[in-house]
Amino acid sequence: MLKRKKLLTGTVLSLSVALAACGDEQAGTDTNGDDADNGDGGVEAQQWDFVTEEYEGQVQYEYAQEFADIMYEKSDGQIEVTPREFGALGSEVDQVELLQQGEVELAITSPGFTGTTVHEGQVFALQFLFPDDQDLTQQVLNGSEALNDQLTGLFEEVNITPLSYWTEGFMQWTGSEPLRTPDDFDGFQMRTQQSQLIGESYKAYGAEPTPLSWGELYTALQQGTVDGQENPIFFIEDANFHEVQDHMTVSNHNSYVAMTTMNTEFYNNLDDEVREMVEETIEEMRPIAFEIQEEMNEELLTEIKENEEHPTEVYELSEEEREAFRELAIPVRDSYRGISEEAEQILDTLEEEIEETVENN
Ligand code: 6CS
Repeated sequence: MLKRKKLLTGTVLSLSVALAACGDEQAGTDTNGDDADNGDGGVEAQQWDFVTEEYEGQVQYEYAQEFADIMYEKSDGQIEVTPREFGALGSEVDQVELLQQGEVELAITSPGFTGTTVHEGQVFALQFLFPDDQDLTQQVLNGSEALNDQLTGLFEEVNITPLSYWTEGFMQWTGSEPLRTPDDFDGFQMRTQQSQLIGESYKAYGAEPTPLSWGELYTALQQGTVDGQENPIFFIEDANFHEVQDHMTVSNHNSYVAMTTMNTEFYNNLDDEVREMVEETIEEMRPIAFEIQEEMNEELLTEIKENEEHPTEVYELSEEEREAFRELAIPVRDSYRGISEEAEQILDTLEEEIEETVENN
């Protein structure tokens, strides 16, 4: 597992710890918020759970850890955010339910696991929609009205507040066989996340989608229950999928978009001062998250290429080869538009925003 260097400096952290100790002396360690004021009219002591879909050392968990460190610092040690690894609290879908019920305050959620709850969130399943460039994709995710206003509003109706949308990198395909043309997907058992539209995207190539939690994926690939899967490079390497797959196709067919989410009721009831800290932290996390994924995706591509014990044939699709997939992926947008009027508006606006971003850069 790749160990990242911490982005916050030791000085900042020691200062936070010292301040925290100081706060605890004044306020006690009450995490329910009762009589836990830090004594100078500041923020009440509280503990929040931040559930992720990944393990320590992987992008989502590292995001949650950096987020926790920043919140701790901003609140003078009064707000302790505890990152939770995948699996400790159930499957990815269970985690979404825990967030909705307020059992956890924060979660990193992949829209691929909320497709049956907020159908319009499946916009991220559409392949070849976002720019072929990670910087531009993140620019769209940061500024998009379609996502940050329209789609966010729909999530809020089910007690989930997306605070930011961010990329974990381009997704690539791995397979037991080479995947270079749509014909290679004919009858191919493709593992997908739960979203129906992800499945439809693969059916458009002739594949047979099999929704599965990633917790079961290594064994499924090893036993041949499924033939392949899609994920960013860092995840393919870190979850060891490359050990049980002979081929990886650099297809860049989509970006893996994660959402930082908070329970809506909890978020709306935050003190103004705390909400401001959360909003500032979300902003500060944007470049950090980008750097985390970029660094891990680059380093772990090299690891895959240089792994002699478990060799993987890495093949990069040409633009012409990508075009054959793009042509089959475009009509899936009509299925998304068919979900609801809101979906139609979201996609229309998003397409314009993407076009504008690409043209201006
Ligand atoms: O493939 C999956 O389901 C997992 N992939 C990533 C990059 N993060 C968590 C997710 O559950």
